Amino acid sequence: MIWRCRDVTYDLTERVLVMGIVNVTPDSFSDGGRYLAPEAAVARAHLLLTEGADLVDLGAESTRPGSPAVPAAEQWRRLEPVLARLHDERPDAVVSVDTRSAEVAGWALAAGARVVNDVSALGDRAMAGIVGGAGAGLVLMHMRGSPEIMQRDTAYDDVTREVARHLESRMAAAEAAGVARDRVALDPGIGFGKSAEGSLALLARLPELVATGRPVLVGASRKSFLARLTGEDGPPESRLAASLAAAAIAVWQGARILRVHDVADTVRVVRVATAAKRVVR
Ligand code: HH2
Repeated sequence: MIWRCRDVTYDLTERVLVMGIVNVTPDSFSDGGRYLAPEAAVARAHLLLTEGADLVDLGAESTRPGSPAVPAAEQWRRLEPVLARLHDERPDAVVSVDTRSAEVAGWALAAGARVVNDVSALGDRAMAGIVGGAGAGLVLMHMRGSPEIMQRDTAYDDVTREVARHLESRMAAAEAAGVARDRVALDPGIGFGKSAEGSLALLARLPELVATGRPVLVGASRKSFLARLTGEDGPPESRLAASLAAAAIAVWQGARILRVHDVADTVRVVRVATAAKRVVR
């Protein structure tokens, strides 16, 4: 299973990538406001790389339930100094940009990003052309509607089947618009327009998405469905143990990319879970 992201090619047949999160936002659900200053965001990215992150995912727009869209110019104002410094200091580091805006994606790719993480799965019609033209990696995530309205309706007949169908059709749209299939990774969108039961079902039935043949990315880190399961009501940072359990399950079920806040601990989980998987290969 190959994932191509511009000049970087990952063989994910037996390997799982850890994508470390840096939110350059004032309002993200877990780390909002902490890394809004460019120096703080760059320092965070360096730390996550040192801890073993394979990629760093930079986002300038919170997508927590109810959050409004952030204009492209404002996203870029936040991202540009961070990307520029990272590219200068660590040109080898693989940077992903978490944006729904084709304009922002284009600017980020010109500044050295290698992956576009699009939680709207090509909601912006210009996105596929820009990503395809750069030969960049593309993460297509499932979400119903937009973050502003996605939690209004979280009922599905069969959440896993609906998510798999949606992602297959978005992947076909990406291919038709010029993104080669080997650039695409798929993400069920844990917590995006899903109930806690829906998010859990997606994790438990991940092999149905893995069967698409594309690398599956799971973003369960610190999400609220974990607190519903443990019965804890602390801040998102207190969900570490639950997040690591979700990471282990995701790897065992065939996920190839984990998007996480806590990189060092997740790297340990990935080592154990991938070693166990090799035994039953
Ligand atoms: N989750 C969040 C943001 N981006 N991208 C992908 N591909 N998958 C996810 O599950 C995902 C994502 C939400 O988490 P976070 O970035 O920590 O918060 P916020 O959106 O509030 O910035």
